[in-house]
Amino acid sequence: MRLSRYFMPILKENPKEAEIVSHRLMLRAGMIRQQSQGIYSWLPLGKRVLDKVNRIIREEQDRSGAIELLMPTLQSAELWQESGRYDDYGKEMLRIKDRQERPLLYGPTNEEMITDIFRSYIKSYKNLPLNLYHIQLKFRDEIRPRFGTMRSREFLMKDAYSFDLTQQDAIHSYNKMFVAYLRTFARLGLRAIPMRADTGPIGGNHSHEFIILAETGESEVFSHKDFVNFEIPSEDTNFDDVAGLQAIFDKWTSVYAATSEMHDAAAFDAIPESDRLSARGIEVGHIFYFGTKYSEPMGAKVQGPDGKEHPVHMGSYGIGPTRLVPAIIEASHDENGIIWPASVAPFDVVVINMKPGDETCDRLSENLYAGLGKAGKDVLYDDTDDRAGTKFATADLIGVPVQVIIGPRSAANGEVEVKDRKTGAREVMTLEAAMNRLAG
Ligand code: P5A
Repeated sequence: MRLSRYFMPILKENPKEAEIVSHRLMLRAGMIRQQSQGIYSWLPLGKRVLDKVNRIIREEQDRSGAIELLMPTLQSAELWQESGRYDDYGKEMLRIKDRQERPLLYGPTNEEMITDIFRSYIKSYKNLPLNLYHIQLKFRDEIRPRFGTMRSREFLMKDAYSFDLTQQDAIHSYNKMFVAYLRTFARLGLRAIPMRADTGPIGGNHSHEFIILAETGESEVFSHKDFVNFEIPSEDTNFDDVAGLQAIFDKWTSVYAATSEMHDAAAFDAIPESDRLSARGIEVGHIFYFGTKYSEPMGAKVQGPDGKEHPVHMGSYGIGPTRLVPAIIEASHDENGIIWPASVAPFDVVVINMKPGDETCDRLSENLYAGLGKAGKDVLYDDTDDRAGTKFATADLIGVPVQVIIGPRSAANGEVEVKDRKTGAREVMTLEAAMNRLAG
């Protein structure tokens, strides 16, 4: 992408409305724009990051055996009357009427709709287990939308829903998602701690929130320090291994970790003081097992091996991609801007041409831009006439992991400078050496 032809509206000043660093940096880097309170557009740079986050979420959902579909944002009120949640959900639910005065709502979550899909097609235990997910916008009319896309009214959610014949099978489905979540957050460069959690309006009695520690987090959390040393399940994890997954779950839930709603002060105080962690955190995921809460009233039943009909045992599993983007920034930035983990960086490399119009600088820059592009890299080519200082500041602000600086003096020797955004380390090398290193 040539910067001169891209749309990346960088702000020079710090926006006054932004209280936390991720919100400030997302606005300054031209990643998002607020359209109404708690409702955002994702501008091209932000959209690139969001897409990469979603890709990792998808890969890990698919690996665990979940299957993607797409449900609509608008739902009929009737479905929610069947489960009994239409009246319970309160003011957070945005209620709409169509031209025939039929009540609709902008979905805050999809338990009812997926249960409706399930009951329409699945009649036998032989089609289980089943886990269906989608990545779709949700709307919750939050009292206090704030911190940009961290807590917005319209937001993206990956929500998965599992269906099983028995509670025992449903716990295995729960464990699959638990492991998929550990892997997903690790690939996003985050260390998320699963914590026992309150189930709120979703319901059920078995639930974990995945929390990343950050001073600006909205949740108060209490945990044992040991989490930092736990091993992330590998890519070859066998998701059909019931005992194996249970062992991973048991390990990760063996030490104390709870949000303030579920906090047990006595259990926490029993931990040696030096091992106690009392901090703030951001909830990036939340998983639930709620048995037959929806299947029973909505008649989602399957025939079991005994020939009788049984309401299915269900769970639901949420991740917030539009919250994850600022959460990653909270965890990884410095005074100059964002530092993206390579896995979600909007571009892999930024090529900074210090003197567009200079024949040698142009030739080296174009060669590198084309060569890395051919090697499948996402490259941003700063071919603008901006001053050097502006170019460096922009590159640091948008946090691309590697910068290649091409100035007239070194270019005359066929050399370029490669800078690591995270460490600040710089190295001068030939264009070929840079190409070999970065194309790999
Ligand atoms: C689980 C999937 C649910 O809604 N039903 C379907 C269950 N869970 S949840 O905890 O309420 O939300 C899941 C995740 O969505 C993100 N999230 C938000 N992100 C941005 N702004 C919001 N206002 C918001 N509300 C929820 C969180 O990551 C949460 O863990």
